[in-house]
Parts: sequence; C-alpha cells; structure tokens
Amino acid sequence: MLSNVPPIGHVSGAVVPRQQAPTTIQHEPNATSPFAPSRDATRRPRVEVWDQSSGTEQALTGVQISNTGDATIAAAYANAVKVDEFFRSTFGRNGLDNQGMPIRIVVHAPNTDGTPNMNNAYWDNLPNRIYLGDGDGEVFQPLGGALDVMTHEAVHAIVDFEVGMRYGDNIQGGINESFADVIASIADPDDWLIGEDIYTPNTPGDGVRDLAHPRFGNVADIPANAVMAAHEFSGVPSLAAVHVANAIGRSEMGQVWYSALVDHLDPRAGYAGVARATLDAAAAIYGATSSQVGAVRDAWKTVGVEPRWGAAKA
Ligand SMILES: [Ca+2]
Ligand SMILES: [Ca+2]
Ligand SMILES: [Zn+2]
Repeated sequence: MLSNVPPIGHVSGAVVPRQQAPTTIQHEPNATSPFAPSRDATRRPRVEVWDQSSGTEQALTGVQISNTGDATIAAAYANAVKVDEFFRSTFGRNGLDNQGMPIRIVVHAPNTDGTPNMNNAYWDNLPNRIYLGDGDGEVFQPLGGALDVMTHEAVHAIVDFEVGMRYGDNIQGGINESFADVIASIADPDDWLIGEDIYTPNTPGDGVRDLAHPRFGNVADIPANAVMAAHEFSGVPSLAAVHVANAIGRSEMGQVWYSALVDHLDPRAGYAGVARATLDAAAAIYGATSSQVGAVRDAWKTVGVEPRWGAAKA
C-alpha cells in the first residue's frame, strides 16, 4: 500500500558535511556466530555507525556500539550486519561496492530541516551512508529496525556502484526502487511487504509497499505522461518479480534479479530493458531454453511488458 507520507527514499548527490571516519570496528572471529567474518575480512569494519541525535554525525567506536544502551542503535547495527552477511552468503558480494566497503549507517538522522523523528530512510551516495530516521511513532518507528528497509537502502548503493542509473520520479527511478524492494524481499522473505516491522505500529499487517499488489502493476494502468513518484513506477517490475518467484521460487528469482542488476542491466534501461536483463540473467544461470527463462518471459508479459530479446533468445 502506498501512503501520503514520504516513502522510503533515495538521495543522490545531496550535500552532507563529511565527518571524521569512525574508529575501526573489530569483529572478533567467533565460530558460533552466523555473522563470523571470513578470515580476510577480520581487519575490516563491516558496519560503521554514526549517531546524529545531537545534530551532527558522531562516529561510534565498536566498544560504544557493543555497550550502547540505545535500542535504536543496537537494532540498526544488528540489521546492517545481517545485510552485509546476506550479500556475502546469498550473492557472494564483498560489501556495497564488492570491494569490501562497509555498510555505513547514520542512526537518529533528522529531517533535512533539522527537526527530529524523520519518517524516512535514504542512501546518500556522497558520503556513502544510509540515513535512518526515528519516525514519529505513528507512521513509522525507527526505520533501522526493519531488515527489509536496511536492505532496500543498501541496494540503492549497489545500483549506484554497478549501474549508475539516473534517479528521478520517472521509470528509471522506479526501476531503481524496484530492485531495492525486490532484493529486500529476498533478505526478508516472509511476505511481499516492505517496512511492515516499523510501519504504522497501531495498524497490523500493512507495509509501505506490497510488491504483490502494487497500485500500478501493469504498464496499461500507467497514464500516459504520468507525473508521479518513483515508488509508483516501481510496481510493474516488482510485480513481475513476484510472478517469477511464484513460478520458480523466491530465492531462485533473487539470483536472477541480482545477476540482472550487476551483470546485465543497461543504465538507460526502461521496463523492456529490465525484462531483457532478467532474461539474459536467467539464460546465463539456467540455460537459454530452460523453463526458468520461460517463466521470466511469461511474468513480464503478465505485467504488460514485451521483453526485447538479447542473448537469451530461445
Ligand atoms: Ca518485509
Ligand atoms: Ca503497521
Ligand atoms: Zn528507495
């Protein structure tokens, strides 16, 4: 469901003052931890945290994070570690830039006018940090408390590093938002809702978006020359992904969508270009004549997109 509140957003190029780098957070190798770092990663921080509750971004040391009595910081840190591990274990990805870049989060991030309790989260590609608002307690609880929200913002970083699409309230912005939502639904696979853990605490069962029931889930439903938010243009490719997951499995769809993003997507792609990227990815993973390729093709047709054929022509 889409609401009138600012949706989970994305900022490219916003001017944010740079702060001094935080002290390296050391993660002790621990064989019993599901998040035990690999041997070559032990000297690198995997997650870095800033606290912006005072107005400026204050870097936290590993000791400060470990001993924090701040449940918002603790929950956001835990989710950022999960996201880093998710990229590593699910896609073999080494950090946001695939070269070991840690996930950098700013907790208690205010609104751009300085007021607290921002009902939003966003990736800013100038300082390469994810900004997490506290929410007003009515529309949102602290946004870093949701694994899918954290993943969504981290995927915006991957889109920037891998594809470099221009972001705007248009189809390309919608494609960017859709990849963020779809990959988030692989990390948090219980449903097709985004943000359900932190959205409208007095209303159970809803989310910021529902990928299986987007407002605009077919190209034919989008008015010509529509002027609307990027998050409205994301419905078509997101619903295609849901159809593919229903046909071949959610985790299999995730492999196709991730490969489409990092290996096949053209930065100028529209919906048909995304369809082609997913077909090329499915063909590379499963074979050009596989049933999985057929499922991807059928899913795009269901949402009104006639895929342009590339190397995956069967
Ligand atoms: Ca979810
Ligand atoms: Ca709710
Ligand atoms: Zn977004």
